[in-house]
Amino acid sequence: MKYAFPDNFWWGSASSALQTEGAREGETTWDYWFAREPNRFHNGVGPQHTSTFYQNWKTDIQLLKQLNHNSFRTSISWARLIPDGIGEVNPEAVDFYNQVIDELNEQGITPFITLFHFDMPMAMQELGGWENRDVVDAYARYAQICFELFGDRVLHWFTFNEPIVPVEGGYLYDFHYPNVVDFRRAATVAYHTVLAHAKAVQAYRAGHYAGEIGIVLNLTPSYPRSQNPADVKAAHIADLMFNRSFLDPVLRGEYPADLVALLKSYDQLPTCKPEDGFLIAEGKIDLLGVNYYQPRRVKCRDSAVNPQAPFMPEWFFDNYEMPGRKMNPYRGWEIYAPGIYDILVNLRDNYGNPRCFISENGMGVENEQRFIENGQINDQYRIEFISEHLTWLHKGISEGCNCLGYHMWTFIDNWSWCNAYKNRYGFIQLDLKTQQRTIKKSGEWFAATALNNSFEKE
Ligand code: BGP
Repeated sequence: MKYAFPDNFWWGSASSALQTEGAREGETTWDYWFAREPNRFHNGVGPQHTSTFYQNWKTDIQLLKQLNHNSFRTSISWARLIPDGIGEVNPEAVDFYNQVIDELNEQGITPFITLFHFDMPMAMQELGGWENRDVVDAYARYAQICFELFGDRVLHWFTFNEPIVPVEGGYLYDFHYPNVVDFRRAATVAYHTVLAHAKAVQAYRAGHYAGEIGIVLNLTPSYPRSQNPADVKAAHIADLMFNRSFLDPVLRGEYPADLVALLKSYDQLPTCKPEDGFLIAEGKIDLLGVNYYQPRRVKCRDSAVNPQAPFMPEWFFDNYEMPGRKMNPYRGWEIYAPGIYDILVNLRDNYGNPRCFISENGMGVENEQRFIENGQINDQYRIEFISEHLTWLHKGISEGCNCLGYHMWTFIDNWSWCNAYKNRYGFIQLDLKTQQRTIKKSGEWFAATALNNSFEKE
C-alpha cells in the first residue's frame, strides 16, 4: 500500500546545541556536573566534543540536503549566546547562529529553533535555576534577544524542548544535575518553566514577528493495565503529572483543576502569585511539537505507600510491564507505534485539534557497526520502526488530525546526556575517531520518502 502525505509536509530531523556543537565559552550544568562526576556519564565521555557541528555546520547542512530535509530543528545555546546567562551577548555566537540559519534557508531547509534544550547556563543554576523567578526573567530576556537577532529569518520557534525532563531528571529521579529528589521543588521548577514559556510567548507576540511560536513536549500516553477503576485512576494521575502538567497550560492556558487539587491536598503546590494566571493564559501556542518515543503503562499500586518515603508520583501508581510488549533493549523503552495515533486523536478530540507535528521519534541502538555491509550500516530495524510509526501517523491525518510533519531524532549520531555515545540514533553514522560521516540505509530510505512525500509498505 502507498502512504502519501499532505502537500508541504515537514520532513526532517531534530538535534540540540549541547549534543552537537561541542564546547563553548559559557559553562552549562552539564559541563559542571561532568567535571565533578564523570562516572555518571557512559564510558566517562562528556559534552566537550559531541559531533563537532560548530566546526562542520556547513558540510552537515549539505548532508541534511542529501537526506532531502525540507526542515530541521536545532537549539540555540543560551550559554554560548550569553555566557553568564544575563549579561553581554557574545558576538561570535551571533555570527555562528546567523551563518547556520542563513545557510539552512539558502538550502531550502526551514530552520525550527528551540530556545532551551536542557542546557542551563551554570551561572543561572548557581542562582537556583528554575527554582528562582529571577532566572525566569533572565530566560525571557534571552528569548527576546533571540527573536530580535534571528526572528526575521526563523519563523518557527519553540520555547522549550521536553520541559518535564529537567523536572524528572533534576528534581525527582536523579538523572540530571542538580540531582535533587524533592517533589515540591520539582513542582516549582515545572511551574516556573511554564511561566518562562509564557513570558517568551508574550515577548514574541509583543514584537509582532512574522512567524509562529510553540513548545516541544514529550507526550507519553498513559495506558492503564485494565479498565478496572483503580487502574484507570492510576493512569489518569500519571497523565496529569507527566503530560497535562504542560499540555494544558500551553494549549488551554490553565492547569487541570484535578491536578491542582491533588497537589494541594498533599501540600505540594508551588508558590503562586495572583498575576501568574493571566501570564499563563497568554502562553497559548501556535504550534505543538510532539516527541514520541514510548508509552507509559501503569496499574494501581500493589502495596501501601510508606509515609516516611519522599512524596513521589509513584505514590499513585505502579509501573506495569505488559506481557508481550516489544522493547528496544538498548534504551529500555517499549516500542508501540499506535501511541503516535492515540496522541494525535487525543489532541484532536480534547484540545481543539491544534497545529502540531512529530518533532522527535527514533530508536537508539548499541554497537551498530555489526550491521555494516559494504561499508554502510544496514539499519533495517530503524526503517521498520519509522515506517510503522508513519503508518499510524498517516491514519491520524486521514482521520482529520492536524499533524503537519515528521522529524526524526536525529540526523547524525550524537552525544546523548548520560548515555554519551552508547546508543546511536542517526541517519548518518559518526566515526568518533575521525569524525567521518557515512549515511546509513535508513538515511537513504528517509531521503526517498521525503522526496516522494510517500512510501510503500505491505
Ligand atoms: C529526547 C531528547 C533528546 C534525545 C532523545 C533520545 O528526550 O529531546 O535530546 O537525547 O530523547 O534520548 P536519549 O538520548 O536519552 O537516549
